[in-house]
Amino acid sequence: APPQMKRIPLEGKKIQHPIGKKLIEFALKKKSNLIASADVITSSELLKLAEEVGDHVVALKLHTDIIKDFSFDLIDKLKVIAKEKEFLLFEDRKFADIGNTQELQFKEGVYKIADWADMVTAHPIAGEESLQVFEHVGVVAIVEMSSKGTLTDDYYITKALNVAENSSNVLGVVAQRQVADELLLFTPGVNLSSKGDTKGQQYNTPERVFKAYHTDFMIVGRGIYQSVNAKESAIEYQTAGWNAYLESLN
Ligand code: 5FU
Repeated sequence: APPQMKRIPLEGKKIQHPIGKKLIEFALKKKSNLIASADVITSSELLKLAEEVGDHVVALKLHTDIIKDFSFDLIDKLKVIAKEKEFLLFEDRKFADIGNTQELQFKEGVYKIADWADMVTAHPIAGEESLQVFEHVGVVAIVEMSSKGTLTDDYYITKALNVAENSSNVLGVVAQRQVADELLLFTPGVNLSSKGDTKGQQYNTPERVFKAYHTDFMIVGRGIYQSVNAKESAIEYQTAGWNAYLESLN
């Protein structure tokens, strides 16, 4: 593992990408480093969740291909909520193909991600040029995964990071450790009450990801959308995350 680097505060990050700047602006304004992962399967659940958590997050992470009744009406409604409540739409598509195919998956098909997403995730596995097809969005490169037995070992992380750092549309990485000063760090696998699930997911607390991993943004799925009151849970994660972030600056 790379040596522990000093944490750089959000306002000190040298992020060039406009979407990265927007995320930092929202985070400082809302006092939130929380991204909610909205892994629900109907439009009505998704819109309800967006309304409930919108004030407390900097982005709403989506897997649009799990939504049974996906439509652009859903996207239009989400955009209105996102604008009003000031958060970004983050499609966790995890592209992992050659550039030409990824470009088709990004721009065409049912979801037309390029038409509405502010940010997308992509695996750097196909190399630097494959990532160039994502225009006008912020790319978050997956360099390390949260699940048990993931193949993203130190060697992979170093190579993946090298691709990410050389791609001008990459604003950040998904990882479970601080890997690069010039990129934003996003960390999923965060839950206050569970250590993991039966399908390989592993959880850390907000305290751990901000203080030990020096992450910039934590991603919380089931901890929020499966709770009895999503808004209250979002506030709980927002507060725990922001306090841990502030404490990690000292
Ligand atoms: F890249 C990754 C990863 O390494 N782990 C993840 O869990 C992405 N994720 C996503 O974060 C995953 O696809 C879910 O959408 C979300 C975590 O959801 P949870 O319910 O908090 O486990």
